[in-house]
Amino acid sequence: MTMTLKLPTDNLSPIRPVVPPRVTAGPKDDDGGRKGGNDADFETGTVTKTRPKTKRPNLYRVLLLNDDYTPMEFVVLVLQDVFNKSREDAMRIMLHVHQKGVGECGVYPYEVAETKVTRVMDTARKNQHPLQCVMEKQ
Ligand code: TYC
Repeated sequence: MTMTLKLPTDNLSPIRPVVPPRVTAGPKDDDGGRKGGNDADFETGTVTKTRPKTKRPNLYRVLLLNDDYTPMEFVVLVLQDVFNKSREDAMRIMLHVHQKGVGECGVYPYEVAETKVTRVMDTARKNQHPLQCVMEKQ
């Protein structure tokens, strides 16, 4: 025996797509929807994850370069004043630069690094020392 199944074609069809039930517990997002996905996703059952856009700042290393003329004490004072180093850390960094030729004074966002380089170069020039300070993208 053959049976013919007739599907209704009007909009009032009792056959409905299966929609997951709305979540009624848990934190709400700003527009009253649930956190962790789009509101539309609730209607379609699509699983998405909202990833908050977090931009980490571009960081720059500020480096001191060695030379034969700038007094060690001047370099130590610069490291203390401009880079807020303790006397001990300033001595350690100065000696590292003296022995290796280059050394890191700190890592900062672009504008902070730029300001520190300018302060070092200005104070070196005013005191007629050839001390060089540069920055490089990390
Ligand atoms: N080499 C220098 C001297 O012997 C000292 C010095 C250290 C200079 C570090 C610059 O970045 C520097 N007087």
